This record gives sequence, structure tokens and C-alpha cells, in this order.
Amino acid sequence: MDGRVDAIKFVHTADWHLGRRMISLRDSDGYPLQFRWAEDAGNQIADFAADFGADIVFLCGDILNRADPSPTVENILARILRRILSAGAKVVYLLGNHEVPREGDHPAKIYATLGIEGVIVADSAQVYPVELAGGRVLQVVALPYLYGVNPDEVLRELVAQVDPDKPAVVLAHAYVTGAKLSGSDASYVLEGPQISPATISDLPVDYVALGHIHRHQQVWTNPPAVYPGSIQRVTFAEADEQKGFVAGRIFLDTPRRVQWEFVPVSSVPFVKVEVDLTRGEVSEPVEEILSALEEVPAGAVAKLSVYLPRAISLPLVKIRKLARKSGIYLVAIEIHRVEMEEVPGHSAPRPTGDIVEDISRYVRSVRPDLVDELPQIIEVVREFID
Ligand SMILES: [Mn+2]
Repeated sequence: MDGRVDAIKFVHTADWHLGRRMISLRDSDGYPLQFRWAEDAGNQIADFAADFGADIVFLCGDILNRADPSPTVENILARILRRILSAGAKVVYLLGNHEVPREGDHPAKIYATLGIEGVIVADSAQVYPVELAGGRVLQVVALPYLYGVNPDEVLRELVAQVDPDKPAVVLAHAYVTGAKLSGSDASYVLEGPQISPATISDLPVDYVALGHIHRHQQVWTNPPAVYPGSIQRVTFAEADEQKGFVAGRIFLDTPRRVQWEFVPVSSVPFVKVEVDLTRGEVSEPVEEILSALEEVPAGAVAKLSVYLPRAISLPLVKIRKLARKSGIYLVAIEIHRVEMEEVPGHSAPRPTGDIVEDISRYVRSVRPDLVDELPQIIEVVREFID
């Protein structure tokens, strides 16, 4: 890489969904494991920013999962931001749809209220001139998630204020028409505001930092428009997606050039394990299952599918315990009884009174086709209960 040309170094990340808790696993301190995973990934990004010598970190929305995060979640974010700021980088925090409150202030506003130096809270559609080390200025065109506006029009109005002789980036939390959804992106993202690729092709900026879609992808080449994707898997639908963030440089020679790359973070693997016990004599079903689970790396979240002849029953509690002993989070066991007719309602379990538990049981036993969506279903149910 050319060391003689001055460059603005940036790190670009989005969609941490800190505070999301789709799997009800806790560590020995009672701390939700998914919080820990998100914090680990956030720390990896902060450490990378320090080693890389990043000038600026773009947080492109949905860093927090809710507009009213718990103090625990707010403190996780504050610790990570502090780490980034002490590395000498500035932070632009763009608001995503999950951070838009129904009323009152949004959760990032406290950084503006306290005047935390180095944190720019981009909560309105405007151009923020951000001063970097050495007196360099980066023009940040911010398009937070806005309801009831046409993002193409807003972007065109905003970039009219950009000085094309100076470096500029667009930060937008929105769906770019045609982007490929992640396994866990709900289809309703398609109903929200959309940016047309034609608009992106005309933007007089060096880089377009996107957020909203959880699958990493580049949606336009010139200027490069990139979704970094989310930093941890949240459901099995994302099992095969690599998670990480983007690091790049805007070289300030004439004409300016941009280089960027995807940097993976170590994210918790989600593994689906299938065991077929319907063939031949099975004398030790538990042994067979445990040996299949040996393929799963320690620390992974696993879902077990077992195909069973009708006569055999499985000690599910024992299997869960043994899996836990070998360091696997076995969050679901699906039993497929091959001789049994799949009649909806046939094996509906009796209610326990715990709505979340009942819905989980119902889905697992009666609607196994919905098991992948169960975390989202539970999240919606929790929101209703709240
Ligand atoms: Mn979003």
C-alpha cells in the first residue's frame, strides 16, 4: 500500500443489535450470552481501529436493538465507544430504525447532551463536516432512517451541498433496491424506504457506508456502496454467513481513490446437526447423537434434528446436559418421527401458562417449518408482553 499519499482511514460497521436476546442463554453471572458476544465483536472492532490507526469509525445504525435500551446495554456501548475514542478515532453514530423512539429522545442523544468529544450523533439528514487529525475535514452526508421521506430526493438535496474537491462519504441506514437479504432480515425491510442504485451511481462522494441489511455485500462499485452486515449471527438462518466489518482508506491524491476490505470478526458459529436413527438397528441412540455432536465446535450454538423410528424415545434433558458439558449450546432439538403422520395440531403440547414457553413448544412440535423464525416470533411476543 502506498504510504506516501495521505489517506483518511475509516472503519465501517452497522447492525450490532446490542441488547438483542433471541436465545435465552446466560453465563454464570446471569449475563445474557448474546450481549457478551456482541460486546466481544464490538471490542474486536475497537482494537482493530486502534491497530489500523483509524481516523473515523462509522456506526451505520441499529447499533442498539431498541430505542429504550437497558442500562446494561447502554454501558456495553459506552465501554466500546470509549475504547474507540481512546484509540484516537472519531465516531459518527447514524440512527437506524431500531433506534427511532416512539416518543422522546433516542438512545444516542446522551452522547450529544454530554458533549462527548469525538462522537458525532447523526440523527438528522444533513451534511456533517467532521474535523480529523491534521486539520483534514471529511464531509459526512448522513441519511438516518427516516419515515415518510423519499431517500433518493433527500440524498440528492444533501449532496448538492458537498464540495466535490474535498473528501466526502454518505452514511445511510436504508435498503438499497435489489440488495440481497440476510437469512434473518425480515421481509418488511422491503416495505421501508429504499434507495435506488441509480441515485448511488450519481453520488459525488468517495464511499457510501450503508447499514440495515445484515448480509455483507457491495451493492455498487463506483462509488463503492457497501453493507458491512451484522457482527454476530442471530438465528440459524444466518448460519452460513460470514460476519465482520469494513476497513478502508480514502487516498487524498488527485483524483482521490478508495480501497476497502471486509474484515471478519470471530463470531459464534451456529451449527445444524442431523442424526438419522431410522436406518438399521440402533442400540445406543444417545451415543449416536453425542458422537454427531462431537463435530460441533465448543462454544457453538447448535440445533439438533433427529429422525427417529416411532418406538424409540429420547432422554432430551440428558442430551442437553451432556451437550452443555462439552461446551455446546444446544438450543433446539427437533424430533422427526418418520412413521408418524404430520397432522397440524396432532401433537400440540399442553399449555404451561408461560406464553413464550408455550409458543416455543407449539412451534417445535406442531410447526417445525417455523423453527427458524422462532426467535423473531418470540421477540415480537416479548414486545407485545412488554
Ligand atoms: Mn435496520
